[in-house]
Amino acid sequence: MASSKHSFVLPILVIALFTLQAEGQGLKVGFYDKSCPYAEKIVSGVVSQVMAVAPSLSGPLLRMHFHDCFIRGCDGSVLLDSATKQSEKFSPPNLSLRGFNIIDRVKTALESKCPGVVSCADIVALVARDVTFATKGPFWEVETGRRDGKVSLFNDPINPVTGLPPFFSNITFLKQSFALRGLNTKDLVVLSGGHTIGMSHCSSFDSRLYNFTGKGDTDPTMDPNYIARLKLKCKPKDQTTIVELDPGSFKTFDDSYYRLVTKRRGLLQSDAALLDDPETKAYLVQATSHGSTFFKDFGVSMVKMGRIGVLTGSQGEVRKVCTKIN
Ligand code: HEM
Ligand SMILES: *[C@@H]1O[C@H](CO)[C@@H](O)[C@H](O)[C@H]1NC(C)=O
Ligand SMILES: *[C@@H]1O[C@H](CO)[C@@H](O)[C@H](O)[C@H]1NC(C)=O
Ligand SMILES: CC(=O)N[C@H]1CO[C@H](CO)[C@@H](O)[C@@H]1O
Repeated sequence: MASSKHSFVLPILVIALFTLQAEGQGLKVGFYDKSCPYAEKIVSGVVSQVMAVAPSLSGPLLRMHFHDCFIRGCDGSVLLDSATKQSEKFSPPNLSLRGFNIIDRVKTALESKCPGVVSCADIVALVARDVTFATKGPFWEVETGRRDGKVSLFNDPINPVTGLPPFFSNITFLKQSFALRGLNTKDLVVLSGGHTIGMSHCSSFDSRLYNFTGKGDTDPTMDPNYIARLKLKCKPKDQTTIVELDPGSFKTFDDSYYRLVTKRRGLLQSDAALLDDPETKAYLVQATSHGSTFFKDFGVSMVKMGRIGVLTGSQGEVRKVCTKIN
């Protein structure tokens, strides 16, 4: 029964998602050059002020663009509030999404110079680039011209096929989740490099430490010394503690994430899964070599991710306030 239902639903999902793929017609670098010439300077100005006082927001602000783009395309849907907590941001995978007030602060600054011009979806994309650069990562030209969506649903991020890939995803599922959005295996391993900055809650990986298959066991693919160290920080069922995704350099965007994953010290199962595919595994080695192309690749894949399912032209709207539709 379940499988006949599945074979009916899947083709429809695939067709629906096809329109979400990374095409990005209507986006261009410098979209606001005439309509709001200082738009990008205003964004980077606010980001540098924030980074000076709250550098730990770099992780959540980079991650926000990923969560926005993977659900309903890069349309600012992740930002919408809901009095009844029925929008995306109230869905479990958002757990550590923070920094919404920074997006609001950027929006306020932009509205005072060019009201009604710069979309919230573009702000999220520009901020993601600026926090990467602020943590010593690469710089890339961000395509702009996205418009804001009017829909944000609690259930979208947790849909088992089209939702955000969960932290326990295996390599097959990760590749499929990216492919549904027009992103390939290289984009997967490159964008996972975003985990070179930021933090994770213990609850996103503690089954690897305490109860991997339900028998009180540990994940055999994880370095036992690393497991021992993590157990000191994360007690069983700890819902509040956060640890560094890339211990030692979690404030710096560098290649150390790939070094750690190669040494079986990827924190999340989805990080460790990159060892299970020949292409992603080869990239882990490449990214830490002398001729690493990681920085250049990251910008290329971020631009691709930024094209997923965008609204352009007269679609959607430009929100006046990022947390509310007009
Ligand atoms: C490949 C699939 C991915 C999975 C399964 C995944 C999963 C996760 C999880 C579980 C966390 C920790 C959340 C918590 O417990 O607080 C996290 C954090 C983070 N993710 Fe991912 N992620 C993925 C891809 C990405 C991508 C594509 C980016 C951006 C390019 C990204 C950027 C980040 C950042 C920067 C953090 C740290 C957030 C913070 O400091 O609060 N992730 N991710
Ligand atoms: C990978 O994960 C998917 C979705 O959870 C599951 O259906 C599949 O059996 C898993 N594949 C392997 C090889 O474990
Ligand atoms: C480990 O997982 C199993 C199956 O999910 C569960 O029955 C058991 O209570 C868990 N043990 C601990 C210590 O959490
Ligand atoms: C920032 C935010 O809205 N966080 C919510 C994420 O989801 C959890 C659980 O669904 C809510 O309790 C949080 O308020």
